[in-house]
Amino acid sequence: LNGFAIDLGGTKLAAARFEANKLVEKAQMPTKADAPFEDLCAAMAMLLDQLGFCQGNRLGVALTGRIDQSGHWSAVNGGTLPKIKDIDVRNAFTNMFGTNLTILNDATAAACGEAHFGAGQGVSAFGYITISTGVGGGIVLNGQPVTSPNGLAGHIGFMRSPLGNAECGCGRFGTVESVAGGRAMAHQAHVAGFENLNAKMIFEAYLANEKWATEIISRAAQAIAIQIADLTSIFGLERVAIGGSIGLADGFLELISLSLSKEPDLFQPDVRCAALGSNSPLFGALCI
Ligand code: ADP
Ligand code: BMX
Repeated sequence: LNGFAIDLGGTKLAAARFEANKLVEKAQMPTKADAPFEDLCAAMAMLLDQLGFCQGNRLGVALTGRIDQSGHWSAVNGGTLPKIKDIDVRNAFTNMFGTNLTILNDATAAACGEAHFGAGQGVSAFGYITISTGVGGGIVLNGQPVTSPNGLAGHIGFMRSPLGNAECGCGRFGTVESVAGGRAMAHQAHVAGFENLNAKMIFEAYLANEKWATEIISRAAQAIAIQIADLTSIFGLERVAIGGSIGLADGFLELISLSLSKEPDLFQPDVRCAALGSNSPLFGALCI
């Protein structure tokens, strides 16, 4: 890997410079989720500038949301990035940053990063799940990510969960994202009477043994475990890596593993933390 990478999630925007397969410098800021596309572009350009990017340098961009084959970008969960609908992102980024460019979904990127440089090495049926602002994923079979013309392939947060009981911003009812995504957890805390908490604060309350928080976090982990078993029935996954700030939080993987252990052996792949931590999407943005 050589060049620059961007990872735009619903909560944070990160950029990095790579030399000889190593991440040598990184810069980060909060995502202005309500901002128009132009503001997001300005923030990306600023971070790249800090890292010494020049037009024409190799650049990989990983974005939350769906990028179709014509290079148009849309949020699937409109609640996460309300202004991002059918934006000609390939054209816009080519004009801003040059043609030496790859654009892909953040979780697809993370799955590729882990498959080639992290927890997915050595297996041919690999899955990655991020539990972050939303719930996203990528499936990598024989080294290749599963993709589709409309860019929706791999959007596993929008599968339904048997634990689902709320509307999701994608328009479906009871999705995994509506149970386990960070924004959804904040909403559940609000319903339980706790205002203005984000998932990080809910996680801290869970670690402090607050009953309401334990219910939210355990239900999220259980939904992810069921989802892992479901995905394993479709793709025959050998291994799944868990990422995202919630997925990587202390104790979350253990909760997933505990729920998954109740499934039959055949539906229990090897589940571990993303080896590249929060950097998986940055690695993956450059390795395609
Ligand atoms: P993004 O969605 O932009 O990729 P993250 O992976 O950081 O960003 O996920 C953001 C979500 O993770 C937010 O809901 C935030 O509250 C939550 N979060 C951030 N840090 C932690 C933490 N240490 N423990 C649990 N949750 C966290
Ligand atoms: C959502 C969806 C996916 C994304 C996933 C994780 C939107 C805006 N995003 O399911 O495209 O991969 O979240 O993204 O519809 P993050 O923002 O939580 O990192």
